[in-house]
Amino acid sequence: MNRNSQDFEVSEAPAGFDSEREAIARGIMKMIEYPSGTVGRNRQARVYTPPGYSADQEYSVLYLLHGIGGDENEWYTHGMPQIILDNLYADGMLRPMIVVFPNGRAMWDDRAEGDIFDAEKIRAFETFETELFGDLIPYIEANYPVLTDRLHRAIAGLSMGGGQALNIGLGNLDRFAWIGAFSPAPNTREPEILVPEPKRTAEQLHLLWISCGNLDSLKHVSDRTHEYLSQHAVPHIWVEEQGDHDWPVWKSGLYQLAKRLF
Ligand code: FER
Repeated sequence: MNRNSQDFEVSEAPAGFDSEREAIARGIMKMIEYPSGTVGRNRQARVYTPPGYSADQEYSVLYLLHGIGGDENEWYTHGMPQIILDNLYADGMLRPMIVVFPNGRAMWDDRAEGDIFDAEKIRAFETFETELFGDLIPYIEANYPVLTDRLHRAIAGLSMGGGQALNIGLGNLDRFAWIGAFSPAPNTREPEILVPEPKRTAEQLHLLWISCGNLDSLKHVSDRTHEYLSQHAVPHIWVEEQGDHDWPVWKSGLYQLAKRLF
């Protein structure tokens, strides 16, 4: 990667980027069920296949993660990802990709109910790493026509899922060349642990995106990560958005990240 946050500007998502348009080709959002050996039961994920999807083509994959109060439905219910992506396709601004929306709380009862900050539930967001590599990625790769090398696999997420994307992505650069975090939460590892070998990380990354609202009470997590990356010359895009810990920032993040992927 040859960009960093100092040498270019990220323009704002254009008006209507998240509004449904008439008469454009649409992707399809499905619910899938996959066997989780890690958890010991079937679990659900949503999968978006792009307009014109065909088993004769080969697709990149973005794994897009939710926040602490969400599940596999959160992006779909609040973020209109299929509309944002369909619009980008219609404008010729997106490479062909499948987007997987997992449930990042890898435990038997994976609903966002009761005390969502319960220690067992927080741990399940860490267990998800084992499940992702052991169960979900193998399922996607066995059932969809996807490219399976690191250059065609991305991970991103919002808040708790942003922390997961940074921890899992930066911890497994042999599996992911593209990483995005929107308003990453305090589950994000300390920078020295997240990126212990900055030079190696810089060599392997194709894109590292971090964005956060200027009013977000968790912004210190993004700030400390961005500062460390800058000090250690790890190229990344850092965007301080106008906004809070909320959907306008995350939808804008998806728009900006998706069009830069692959
Ligand atoms: C915390 C504050 C917020 C935390 C997680 C969050 C694990 C997650 C917020 C979200 O996903 O919206 O202290 O610790």
